[in-house]
Amino acid sequence: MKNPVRVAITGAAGNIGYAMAFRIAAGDMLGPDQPVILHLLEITPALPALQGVVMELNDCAFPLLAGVVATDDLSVAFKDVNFALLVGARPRGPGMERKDLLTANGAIFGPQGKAINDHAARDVRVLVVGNPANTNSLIAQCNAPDLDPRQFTAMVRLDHNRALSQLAEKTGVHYNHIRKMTIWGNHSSTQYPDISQATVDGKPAASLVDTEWYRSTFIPEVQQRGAAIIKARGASSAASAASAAIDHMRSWALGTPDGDWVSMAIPSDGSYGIAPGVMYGYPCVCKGGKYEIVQGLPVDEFSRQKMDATDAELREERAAVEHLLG
Ligand code: NAX
Repeated sequence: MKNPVRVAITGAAGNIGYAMAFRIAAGDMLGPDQPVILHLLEITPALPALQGVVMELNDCAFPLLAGVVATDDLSVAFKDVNFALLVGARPRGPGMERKDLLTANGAIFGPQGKAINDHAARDVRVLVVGNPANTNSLIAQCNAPDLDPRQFTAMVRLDHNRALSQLAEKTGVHYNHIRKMTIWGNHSSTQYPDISQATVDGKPAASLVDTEWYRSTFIPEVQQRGAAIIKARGASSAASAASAAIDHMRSWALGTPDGDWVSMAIPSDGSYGIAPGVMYGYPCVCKGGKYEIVQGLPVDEFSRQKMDATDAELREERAAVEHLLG
């Protein structure tokens, strides 16, 4: 058996945190031979609820769970952690503008980035789930000057999985047989779910569906899937969001299969004409614990316009929190 690794989850008593902690403890994220010590962070008023989560984790008697730390102290939560899943965030309150939400969350993710910088293991991998995820991740990254910016990422994997699911349903093929789906840009309604490179059972996806369906149904349905879940369930996506976060970390740590890629929001580096300065969703392959952007994909006029629109939104978000970027 390997030595345990430390995995931090923030907002661990919330919907997503609750769905996530048990699956990570069961080995779904890092494999059946990797023990984990969970570091669960909550705000002080939620500590009693968090204690309930700890009791349930213990009651599962998971073979891979080597310990649990439950705290409201950032320096304890991120001490020596190898993985950090930043889920806890401020929800949009009544009358709150997008800009207010960005600033309120900046006040959470700035200090968390600094605490990760000061206390986490030097190989820490960070995934931000709490919305607005891309810009929250940027804020955390900018407050962690001693770490490589590429150690910070944000989640577009739920959008990626939603796109796989929609295309599988349309083509009548199980999503196991779909490859090379891409989500470009922001985890928001401007994201660009792109099937131009995707294959279904080895055939180009674009040859199996008509352009009208792709542009007028598929893209908006993937973009608006979160709202559809809220309408149906009366609560926002939780188990699927937790599952996507686990997928993101597993791909990053253990690799992507040959001939396929995943979507990850990572620091833009000029690839595909997206200037540095934002956390942008790209197609990525992972190997040996590292990710690389898939380069050289063709970009047509339609894609260019969509990729630039979501980039423009990320630059606006960045401008609203510039004062928090350290
Ligand atoms: P909940 O409100 O159920 O849980 C959030 C938890 O975070 C609460 O227990 C709260 O006490 C805690 N929290 C708040 N501030 C904190 C802080 N400063 N430090 C530590 N904990 C803190 O929300 P949940 O449904 O779990 O959603 C969490 C976040 O994920 C939200 O921002 C949500 O918008 C975002 N989502 C992101 C998705 C993505 O694909 N990137 C999809 C799902 C989800 O909507």
